[in-house]
Amino acid sequence: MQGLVTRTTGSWYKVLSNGSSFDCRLRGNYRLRGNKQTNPVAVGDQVEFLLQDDGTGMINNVLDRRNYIVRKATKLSKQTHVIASNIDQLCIVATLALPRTSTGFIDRLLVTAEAYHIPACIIFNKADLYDIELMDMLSSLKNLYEKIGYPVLVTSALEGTGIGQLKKSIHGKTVLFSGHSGVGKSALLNAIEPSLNLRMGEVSEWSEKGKHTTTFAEIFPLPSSDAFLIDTPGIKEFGMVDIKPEELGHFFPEIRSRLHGCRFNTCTHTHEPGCAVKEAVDDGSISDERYTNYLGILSQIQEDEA
Ligand SMILES: Nc1nc2c(ncn2[C@@H]2O[C@H](COP(=O)(O)OP(=O)(O)OP(=O)(O)O)[C@@H](O)[C@H]2O)c(=O)[nH]1
Ligand SMILES: [Mg+2]
Ligand SMILES: [Zn+2]
Repeated sequence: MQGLVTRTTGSWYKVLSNGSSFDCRLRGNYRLRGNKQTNPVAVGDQVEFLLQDDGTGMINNVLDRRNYIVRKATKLSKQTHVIASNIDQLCIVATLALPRTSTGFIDRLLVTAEAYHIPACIIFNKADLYDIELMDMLSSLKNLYEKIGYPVLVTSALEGTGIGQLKKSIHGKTVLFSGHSGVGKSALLNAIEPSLNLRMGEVSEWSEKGKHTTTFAEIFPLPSSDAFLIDTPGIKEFGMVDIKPEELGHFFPEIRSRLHGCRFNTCTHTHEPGCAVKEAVDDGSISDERYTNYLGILSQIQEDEA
């Protein structure tokens, strides 16, 4: 039988096949190609399994992934944990209320999405809490990201604002919702489909850090939208694996479109003469904030390489 892994907990996997859900385990001697990943099976995987006499399944094959997103197992580790696979769209859930999302964080997630060829959009949630100052900040961020080509949605999961638009944007897709703990990922899924009834952090509990209410990734089929929604635990950061310093510019669309203008094809857009990217930063056509975030990620990659 073949099915979709919708949830993984310890050594058990929930697999959806022909409309039924099966509890499966992985064949004992199953080996992953390479050993850089801590989990051999992830949410979103298509697997083949044998049904056992007791009604559980034994997974004996994981089909090739179209794409996947990882986080680092630990900060320094070279090992990675696959968050989910076979994703059509990444929704980066952010907020300008608490816990405030930085553009540094958004840009890291965008780079990861670019590196894995996954279309991304940004959702600014908790809009009901924005005062005039935050509304100003919102409109400049919206302009910034839309100009680069990323769709931006503004939502309030609490009041239902923007949910209709969000529903349209997920239609027919497998969509991963990611972002810090406490920004309202589960709340947005509940707003899209109230019957999901996902656990959310208590209002009194969330503050600067979030409470990590969702503890494992899970896919929810949404037949009415012909979609699959993936709720994930809050993250601090995705794993930035296998990006070389001179490649990083390819994952910033506004840098990518200017690369042909740089004198050196290994230009890192930092100190090199004849750099079209630095020119664009100087004349304001590339935003200072994005360029600063580019430099931050670049130096992190360079440190990791050293
Ligand atoms: N005012 C307001 N509160 C919201 C909104 N969306 C979510 N919240 C609240 O924010 C808190 C966190 O929401 P969750 O949905 O649990 O956040 P999460 O991103 O799933 O967090 P983790 O599961 O920990 O990663 C809850 O108390 C929600 O009620 C919103 O649009 N407006
Ligand atoms: Mg959650
Ligand atoms: Zn350059």
